[in-house]
Amino acid sequence: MEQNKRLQTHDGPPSDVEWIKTESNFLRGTLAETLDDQVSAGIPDDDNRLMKFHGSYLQDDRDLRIERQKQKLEPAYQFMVRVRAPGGVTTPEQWLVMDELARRYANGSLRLTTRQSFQLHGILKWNMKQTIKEINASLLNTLGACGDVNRNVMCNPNPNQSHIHATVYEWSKKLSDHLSPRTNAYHEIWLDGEKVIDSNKTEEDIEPIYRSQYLPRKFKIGIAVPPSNDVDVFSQDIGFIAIVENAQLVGFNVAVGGGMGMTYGDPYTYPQLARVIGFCQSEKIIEVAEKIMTIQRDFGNRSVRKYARFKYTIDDRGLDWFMAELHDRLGWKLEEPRPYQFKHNGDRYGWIQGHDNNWHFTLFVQNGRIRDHVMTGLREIANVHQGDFRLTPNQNVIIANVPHEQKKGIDNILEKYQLTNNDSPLRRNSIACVALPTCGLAMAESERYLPTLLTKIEQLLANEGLQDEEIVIRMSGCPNGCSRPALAEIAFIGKAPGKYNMYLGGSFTGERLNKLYRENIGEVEIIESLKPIIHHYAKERKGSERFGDFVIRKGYVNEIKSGQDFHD
Ligand code: SRM
Ligand code: SF4
Repeated sequence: MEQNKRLQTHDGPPSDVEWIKTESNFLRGTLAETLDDQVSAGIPDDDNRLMKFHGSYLQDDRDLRIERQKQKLEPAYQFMVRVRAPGGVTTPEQWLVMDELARRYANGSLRLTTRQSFQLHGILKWNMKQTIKEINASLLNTLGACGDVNRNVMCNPNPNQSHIHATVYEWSKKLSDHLSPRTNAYHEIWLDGEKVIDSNKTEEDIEPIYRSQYLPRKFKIGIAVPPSNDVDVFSQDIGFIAIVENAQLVGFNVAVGGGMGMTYGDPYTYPQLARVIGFCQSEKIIEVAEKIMTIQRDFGNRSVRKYARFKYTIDDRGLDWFMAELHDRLGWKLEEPRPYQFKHNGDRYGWIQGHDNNWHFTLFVQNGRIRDHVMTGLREIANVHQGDFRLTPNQNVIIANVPHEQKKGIDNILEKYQLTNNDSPLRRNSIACVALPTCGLAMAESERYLPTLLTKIEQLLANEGLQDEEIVIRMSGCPNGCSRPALAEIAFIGKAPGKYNMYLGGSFTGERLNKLYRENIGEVEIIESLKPIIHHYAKERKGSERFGDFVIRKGYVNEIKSGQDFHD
């Protein structure tokens, strides 16, 4: 791969978004005024760019687009609101607030995301302030949930190693707090905070880490606790791998430069695996994360946004350059990485008992969409639950820390609403991104279609006696890869309505990228393509060989070690 072409674009003029950020007076822009404007349900594009930093996107209902165009109406504008909840931990009280807001102001459903957070869809402009106020009153917030900043910090919810989880979770919260924007704009705009006149302050006083331009692009951090790689640590800009020795957390391996997105037809974009570069003691994690992030702040591409992710900053200048820069900024060197082993990146379902004897129930939520009886059942649980909820990186929820004497009561509610994880192992290892009708970038259905496709693939597996097989399967409505499809054993990425690229060969542990197998195919071809592979898998697999390993051994696709070879 010729890297210089991408590198050359670094010297171009700053992109429009760079100007919008710099001139926004630390994320204020004209947001306060446009939110008060009653003429349109939308907001201008410049403000929408800033809105993202506040945790929200302007969207329109794409199911209604053509009809509204015909009627010469403006699009059915509405907002998506994303919460920031490090490690996905929320209290029952917070759950009830999100549930109430979803029904009062959003489309009646709650969406659990692939980064362990909540999204609300369908909020009208006039209800935005009240929604964000109530989220803040519950001690959750939305600042930095989207935008060119560090996003929700992911962390393995791992309830069976309770003491390790508690410590790792504390680090994820500290990382999240330390790397949050410090501007007062959020308070001013949403919480009616007093306007602060910052004229005597330098940009370093106001935003010591981000300065006035913030980052060139979004930035993501996740912490895995082996043997679980549920956070897909190699998809993160910075992945931390907890190293546990003698049942104690001793520190973290550090991995850098992962990412899932690509643009069709542009070989200079590709999904990439983060590379493990060393080990640091636990108390160094904040310093390491900050210094890495500032390298991206200072060297990331501010000219062409599609080349601006950290993975390309590293690939363009080389890992050796990056290590030298990091060690220089730290003033000390990372240690050699320590051994670790991942066994899976999916969730483990049902009840398990933690070391502290509390019980934890992982509930499968198809594609993270909570509505109807699932919503009612979880509300009933939140009303009596004394522990917490943990949103998982696979869009599921753990009803965590249930004392023994309350387990029966929770069980009864789970039974009453049939929240019993009776789905097939294939379905329980599936993720689909939101896509239509709310996502403006969707090229094909995802959340609304994967369940139907799974029923057909389940049938193929059952025909071969493989109905109990766990296979990681993911769908995204476009190549941005919000369901982290490049790490799945089977993946579908939307190309056009009803058409997908099919990828095979990711690993069950999330440590290998998959490879394109069929391009631009619809459901009939998907089933026809998978049928013989599944048949051969049933007949020719070696022992408990995983599907992703099998397709590589048999040469259906070749193995690639790096995103740079993704298109070859
Ligand atoms: Fe994403 C953009 C939904 C996780 C890569 N993502 C979007 C937007 C906001 C569309 C837009 O820009 O207009 C989607 C909103 C859809 C909607 O209607 O709700 C959207 N992304 C999601 C969520 C809700 C998917 C889900 O089904 O759970 C996830 C929210 C996570 C959260 O709570 O913060 C979500 N997005 C991801 C992930 C997975 C992850 O972070 O672990 C990725 C791949 C990892 C990565 O970043 O490389 C991801 N989303 C993208 C990209 C491609 C970025 C790139 O490298 O080019 C975009 C497009 C962009 O940024 O321009 C995008
Ligand atoms: Fe939208 Fe594409 Fe992300 Fe799916 S992968 S939510 S279609 S941006």
